[in-house]
Amino acid sequence: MSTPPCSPKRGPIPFGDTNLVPSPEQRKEEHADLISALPSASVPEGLRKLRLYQGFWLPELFVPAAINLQQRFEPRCDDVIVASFPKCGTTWLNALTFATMARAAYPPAGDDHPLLRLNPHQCLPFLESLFQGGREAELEALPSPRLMNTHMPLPMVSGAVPGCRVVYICRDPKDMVVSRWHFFRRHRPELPFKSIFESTCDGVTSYGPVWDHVLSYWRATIARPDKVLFLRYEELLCDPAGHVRRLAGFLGMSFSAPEEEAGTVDSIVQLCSFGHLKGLEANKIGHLNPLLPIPRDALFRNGASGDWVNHMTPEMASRLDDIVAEKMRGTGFTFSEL
Ligand code: PAP
Repeated sequence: MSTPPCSPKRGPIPFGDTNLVPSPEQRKEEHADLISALPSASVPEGLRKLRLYQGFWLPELFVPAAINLQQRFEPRCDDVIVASFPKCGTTWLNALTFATMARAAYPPAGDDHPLLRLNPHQCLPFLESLFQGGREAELEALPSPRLMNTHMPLPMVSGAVPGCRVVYICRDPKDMVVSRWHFFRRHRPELPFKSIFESTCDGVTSYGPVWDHVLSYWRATIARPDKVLFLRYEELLCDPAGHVRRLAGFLGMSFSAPEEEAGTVDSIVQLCSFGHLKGLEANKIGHLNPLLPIPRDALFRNGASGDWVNHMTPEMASRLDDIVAEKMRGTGFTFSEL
């Protein structure tokens, strides 16, 4: 597979503005035999059946996407992929990366910035959706540099590294569980917290086990720190401006002295801040997508760390911490680098 030469950086265009008509879902039946032979599990939130593919519990409808991504994704050298386990800061990192990369075309303090009218998820194509339904041509049609989003673990996008850059965000799994529970309660109000907690401890959650997901990107950042930037939600909360600078440096787009003087970093932080995004009409109305009948405002609940203390007993917290510590043993990774 040949990689096209790098183009001059202009910044990504908001995917939601591309107005591409989705092509028919030509490949719906793709890989059906392979998929039906995979182990399956149901999840407490009840929305999606999972299939165990190469060690990860993927939503069944995204297994074809995983296979197609592995076989057909053609990285460009200036591609950037935002990757995360669900509920670990995806929306925020999507917004920060988009605002940073697109700042020449869309100054972050401008009153026509795309993030003022589009949900952050609408600014980036979601790789699973495109590779699931024969919509890869939409990705091909995007001008460089492309900025994309995925929840897939690294093995499903390994063809992208080292071809392009990946920015990954992780979060304390205890807060991830709490966030996940609140999110799916918007669809099933009676959903017991304990069932979400237990499925996380068992490793049987969408895209899980969470520890293997995190480790897949952790190992990649150790091997290629120039290609995989590994961030923690909690660190971002402590020093958003410092991490926006770090992000820009990693992307080869460090802020110039005039940009620093003009307060561009602070403008990006402010534009993408929880309080600001939560208050925007684009993030208050509508639903996430037809496959996920959950209101968009569910993406902006609390925006803090440590909420697990309000939901877990100390015993539950220690149990999950111990499971994760055991899985991470010998890897050099801990969730609390702060
Ligand atoms: P996703 O996987 O469905 O895209 P994701 O964005 O990863 O969700 O996670 C949502 C969490 O990020 C929510 O956490 P909470 O439930 O603990 O509150 C949400 O509040 C938080 N979040 C969203 N946007 C921001 C932001 N701009 N700053 C900080 N946290 C944010």
